Amino acid sequence: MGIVKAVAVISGGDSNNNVRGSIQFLQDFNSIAGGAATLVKGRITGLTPGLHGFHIHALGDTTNGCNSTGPHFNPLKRDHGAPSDQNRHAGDLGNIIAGVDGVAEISIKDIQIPLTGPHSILGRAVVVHADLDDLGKGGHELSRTTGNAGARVACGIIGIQSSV
Ligand SMILES: *[C@@H]1O[C@H](CO)[C@@H](O)[C@H](O)[C@H]1NC(C)=O
Ligand SMILES: [Cu+2]
Ligand SMILES: [Zn+2]
Repeated sequence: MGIVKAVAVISGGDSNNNVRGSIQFLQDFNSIAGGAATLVKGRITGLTPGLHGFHIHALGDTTNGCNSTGPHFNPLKRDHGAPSDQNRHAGDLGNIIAGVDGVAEISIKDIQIPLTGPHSILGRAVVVHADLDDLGKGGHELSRTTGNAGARVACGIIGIQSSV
């Protein structure tokens, strides 16, 4: 299978923000037979400084902006958690951090977001939130479902990218 690549072009959910970016997803099947992690790399600009929840949501639908992308991608029907938890939504990638310049540089390696097979994230969406994700531990009523990360400030649909 070689290397499988995908890309999501990120833009603001409502037209009233300036969040932009691009995220690449790469799974290299040459490196580890069968169990290759997905590398998530990119840059998002126009954010407020600080932590922002960062997830794969279930649907690649932006008919009504990022609100149409559905809940966190959760094929195994688990509770919301931290990326380091085994028991988490597959889409739980934790937080990204924007500097004072509003720029977040992203580099994440994760084993629960494959680009092939029944739990593939292709055709779904990556979403950036206004607030930080409490990773399921905030004690808020939304902690166990969304990490209480607030509004969806930007998103992009994960599509197939040329592998050459
Ligand atoms: C998305 O939902 C939020 C809160 O539920 C709302 O404030 C916002 O206006 C919605 N955005 C769109 C584009 O419908
Ligand atoms: Cu989310
Ligand atoms: Zn979640």
